[in-house]
This record gives sequence, C-alpha cells and structure tokens, in this order.
Amino acid sequence: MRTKNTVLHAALFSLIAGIAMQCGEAPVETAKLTYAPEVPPVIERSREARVIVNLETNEQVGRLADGVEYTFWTFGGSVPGPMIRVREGDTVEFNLSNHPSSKMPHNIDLHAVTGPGGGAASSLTVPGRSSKFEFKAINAGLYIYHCATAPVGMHIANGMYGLIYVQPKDELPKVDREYYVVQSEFYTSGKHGKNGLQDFDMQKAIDEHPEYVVFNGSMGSLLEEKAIKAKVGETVRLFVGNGGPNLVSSFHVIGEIFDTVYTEGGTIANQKNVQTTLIPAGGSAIVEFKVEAPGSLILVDHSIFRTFNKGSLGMLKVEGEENKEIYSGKIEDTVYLPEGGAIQKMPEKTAKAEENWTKEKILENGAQVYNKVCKACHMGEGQGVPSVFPPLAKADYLNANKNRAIEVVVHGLQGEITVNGTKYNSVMPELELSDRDVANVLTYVYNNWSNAGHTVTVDEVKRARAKK
Ligand code: HEC
Ligand SMILES: [Cu+2]
Repeated sequence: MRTKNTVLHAALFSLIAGIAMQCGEAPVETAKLTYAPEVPPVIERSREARVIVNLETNEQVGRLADGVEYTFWTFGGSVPGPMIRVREGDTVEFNLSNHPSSKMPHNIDLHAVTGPGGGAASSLTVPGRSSKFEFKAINAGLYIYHCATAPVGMHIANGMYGLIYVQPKDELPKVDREYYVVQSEFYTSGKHGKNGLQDFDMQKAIDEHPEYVVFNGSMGSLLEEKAIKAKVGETVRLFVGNGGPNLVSSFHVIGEIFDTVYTEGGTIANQKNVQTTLIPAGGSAIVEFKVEAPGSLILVDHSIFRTFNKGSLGMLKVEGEENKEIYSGKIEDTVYLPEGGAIQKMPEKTAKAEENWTKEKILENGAQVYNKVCKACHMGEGQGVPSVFPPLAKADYLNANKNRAIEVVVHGLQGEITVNGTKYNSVMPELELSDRDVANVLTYVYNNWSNAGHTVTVDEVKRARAKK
C-alpha cells in the first residue's frame, strides 16, 4: 500500500538517482542479441554498464535436415540460442521467460557467471513464468550457456545452448568480420537421413552415438546461400562454441591456418599458426585468420566421418582477386607413369591370350578386383553401408537385370535407386577397369552372397560400354 510518505520517498529517490546518473552512475542498456552466424556489435563504451538481457525459452518443431524434423527446445526460438555480448565488469540483469506453450520447465546456466549453477539455481522457470537474477561479469572470455534442468543431458541434446561473450576491458584487436558458430549433436530415433519428425533417443545419447553432428543447429546451416562471407585481404574472427552434449570438436577450416587461437575461449592469444583446435563439450574457442585468396573455405569437425556422414560441414566464401603468390591453382596436369608406364594400359594382346579363362580363374581374379576396387564402398561381404552404399549381397537391383548392372560398373551411376526396399541417392564413380576385369568382378559378385549365379562375358561388357 502506498502512503503519501512513500510516494515522497520515491520522488526523492528518483531525483537522487537522476543526479547520481549524471555524476557517473552506470548507464543502463538492453543487450542486442543476435542469431547465428551473426555476432552482436563490438561494445564501444569504456565504462561499466548495467545490461538487461531478455531471453525466452520455447519448444518448437523445426528442420534438422532436408525432410527431417525435430522438436527443438530452444533459447530464443533458435539453435543455438542467440549470442549475448557484454563487457567485463558489467552488471547483467537477466530475465528468463518460459513461453506458456512449453511443456517443460527450463533454466539457464551461463558459464560466465560466478555463482550457484551459473544462474541455474535462480532461474528455474515453469511455462508461462519469468525469472530475474543478476550477476557481475567479472571474468572476460567466451562462454557457453545452456539449460540445466533435469534431465540436463536431454535439455542440452534438444538444442538448449548458446554463447555469451564477455568482452575484455581491453577488447581483442579489431577485425573485419566476426561470426558465431556452435557445433552440437542430435540423437534421433531414426537413422541419419530418415525422413519425418524424429524423436529423441535416450539410449543413443547415453551411448554417445549421434545420428547428426552439425553447426548452428541443422545440416546445411552454413552452406550455399547461407555460407558466411569475407573478401580477400580481410581478417575474420570466429567465435566457436561446442554445445555437445557429448562430443569434443576437432575444429578445422580446410584451406586456412588459424593465425591466432584463444584456446578454450580464454582472452590470451596463446597460440599462433594452428591447423585444428580442440573445443571441449561445454567449451569454446576464438580463432582468427586473414583470408588471402578467393575460394571456398570449409568448416569441419576433423573427426571426419562426422563431417561427411553426419553433417558438421560449413562454408566461408571468400571473394576477390586471385593471389597467385599465395596459391597458384592447378598449374599442370600431366600423365604420371610409374615404372616406365608398363601398367598404363591393359594390353590387347594379353587380353586375347587370356580369352579362355576357366571359371576358377575368373572367380579368383574377380575376387582380387573386388577387394581392390569395390570393397571400399560395398564392403567385404557385399553388405554395403546403410543409406550410403547399397548392398551387392542378395541385392534385388543387381539380380534383376544383368545388363543394367554391367552398365553401372562401366559408366558409373548417380541418382535415386531402390535396393532391397531402401532408397539410395548417391554417386558411384566411373571406374577405370578393363572389360576383362569388369566381366570377372561381376561374375564373382553374381556367384557369391546368395546372388543369381550369372556369368558375365567380355563381349557383354563391350556391348554395355558401347551403349553410352
Ligand atoms: C566409391 C564408392 C564405390 C565403389 C568403389 C563402387 N561402388 Fe558400386 N555403387 C556405389 C554407390 C554410391 C552406388 C549407388 C549409386 C546411386 O545411388 O545411384 C553403387 C551402386 C552399385 C550397383 C547397383 C546397385 C546395387 O546394389 O545393385 C552395383 C551393381 C554396383 N554398385 C557394383 C559395383 C562394383 C562391382 C564395384 C567394383 C568394381 C563398385 N560398385 C564400386 C559406390 C561405389
Ligand atoms: Cu531446458
């Protein structure tokens, strides 16, 4: 209840506060939050401030990959959550609101906070409520924030993390571009690439077997028109975080060397000339480099199957003048003839002399060709690799049509095909094989792993080759 007296007090207080402001009381401002890959602008003021951060948690269905959806739990409606930038010494007033449509309570643990749970203890918020707490940003550096509501792993696995940068009083050197990148994994019930809305799979998360490892919350978030950009001669700084929940990132940019690394997101430029920097789960790194030549630089987790089979692939497009001194491009493309070129061609003569091959010899040679050429993709027992390389064992596609199979091996194959009820949409390269090798390897394949038992002749291969 407000009495006359308290009103008077309030008026007096605001008068004094007003004077204090003019005499150097900390200014108040609202933090500008940005969505990846955008970084909030450099803080130019040279004094401490009171910074208000307003952040909402919500749960929403979004795209994880083309045709694949997931119910993300988010800060600010995105994965990663928005990036926050404050200055060392600032007092941060944090308002965390949980959208009424949420099913879960959420909170926030900012690794930049000195205090219980990094703020988690004071920010548990049920749907339709807001929590307020304050902290002083006494340590500069780049920090992960994440939800820490039980089960913590699940809240993180569903997308609840982002970066807060506490800009040092002496800010890092000026650069031309700054970008915000966060790596993380997703544990979907369906295998990588399985279409439709995917559930979270707790067992895969416990086993640390993600189906997706991505930058900025989804596959392709930094590719094509969404690639980050720079011009030749510019300096680039990447603020890189790792939300985990489990994996450590071997962060690397193909085609660049990090001139400077602030290891683990600390504020000392403690490393020069680094190829790959390790980013712990729940950690970060700041990397800087100058781009000297045009082209596409590729951001990867150099645990490389994650990149080519699970999604941790991004791109920095550098535009500008060629710089032949730094990188020449291909200067020559010449024939390479080891041992005087003896192995270069399959001599016609030998092929003729060996026309009457016994079945035994055909199978023996076919096995050799298979192990040397095909096994790398179709695997030792012809079982293939799920959703990447189709099986050759008991393969309906192979057994249904011999001439088609020969053409596949002679000319290569791309586009969608269905093998044993599973769709594949990949590329089999055109292989450099003699007609004899193709005949033998296919005969070998047809006579193993419960296949149709056909024999493929050199003449049949010749005909298939002429067909294109
Ligand atoms: C670099 C990987 C790679 C190598 C090496 C390779 N293949 Fe393939 N192969 C593929 C891919 C990928 C497909 C599916 C292409 C598509 O999706 O259109 C395929 C498809 C096929 C198919 C048709 C689909 C099926 O399962 O029946 C046959 C037959 C085949 N390969 C045989 C061979 C043989 C024989 C060799 C060795 C001489 C070989 N491949 C070497 C990757 C490879
Ligand atoms: Cu949460």
